[in-house]
Amino acid sequence: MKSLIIIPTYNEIENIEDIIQAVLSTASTVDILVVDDNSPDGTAERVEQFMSETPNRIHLLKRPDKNGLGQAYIAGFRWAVERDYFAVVQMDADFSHDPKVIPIMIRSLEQNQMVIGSRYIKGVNVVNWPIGRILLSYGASMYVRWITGMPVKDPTGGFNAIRMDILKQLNFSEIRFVGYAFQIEMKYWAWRSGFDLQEIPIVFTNREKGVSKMHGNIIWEALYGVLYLRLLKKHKHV
Ligand SMILES: Nc1nc2c(ncn2[C@@H]2O[C@H](COP(=O)(O)OP(=O)(O)O)[C@@H](O)[C@H]2O)c(=O)[nH]1
Ligand SMILES: [Mg+2]
Repeated sequence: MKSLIIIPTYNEIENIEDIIQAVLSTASTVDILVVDDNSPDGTAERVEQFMSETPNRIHLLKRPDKNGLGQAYIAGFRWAVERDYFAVVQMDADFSHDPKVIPIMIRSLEQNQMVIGSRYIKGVNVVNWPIGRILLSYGASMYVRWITGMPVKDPTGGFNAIRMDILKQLNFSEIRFVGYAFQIEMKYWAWRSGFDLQEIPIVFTNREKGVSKMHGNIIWEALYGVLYLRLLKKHKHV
C-alpha cells in the first residue's frame, strides 16, 4: 500500500524539483503532496510542470494565502484521509530532512503508530546551524519535556510519519498552532491519546538554498503554546 509524503512549501523554487525527484526515487510506493501557499516565486507552477511529466505520483494543493506550516499540514491531512494511503510522512522541502530516511520510517510504522525523526536521541545531530539556533532548538526540546512530561527528545522536529488509521482519529479542528508549536501539538496529542511514538535518529542539515521562513512570533507561539497545552489539558486521554 502506498504512503503519502506531504511537503509544505513557501518560496522553495530552488529546492522543489530536486526534492520531488529525490523523494520519488526512494520507493515506488510513495506519492507526494505539495501544499503551497501561493508562493510568489512560482513554486506551484514548477510542481505543475512535474505533474504533467509524472502523472499520478505528484499532487498539489494550492492555497490562496500564506497561512503557516500548521494550516498547510492540516489541509494536507484532510486531503490524505480521503484517500487510500497506509501512512503520511511530514517533511520540509529544503533537504534538511534526508529523503533516504523515508523508507525506514514507513517500515517502522508496521510496528509503531507514529515515528518521530529525532535530532537529539544521542547528542545533537544538526549540521551547519548557527550555534544560537541549535541552543534555541535544544533548549526548546528540554522546555517541552519539562512542562509536558512528554517523553520525546525532539518535540519540535518536522520529519515525522504517522499511520493513516491513527491520523483519522485526530480532530483536525482542534489543532490551532502554526509553527514549531504545531509539531509539538501533534506529538502531544498522539502521546496523550496513548499511541506509541517511536523516535528514530536523523541528521538535520541546514538548507543550502532558499531562506528559512521561521521567525520571531513562531518562537513565542511555541513558548506559550506548550504552557497552553499543559495547563488547559486540551487533549484528553482516550
Ligand atoms: N505552505 C507553507 N509552507 C511553509 C510555510 N512556512 C514554512 N513552510 C515550509 O515549511 C518547511 C520548513 O520551513 P523552513 O523555513 O525551512 O523552517 P526551518 O527549517 O525551521 O528554518 C519548508 O518546506 C517551508 O517552505 C507556510 O506558511 N506555508
Ligand atoms: Mg528548513
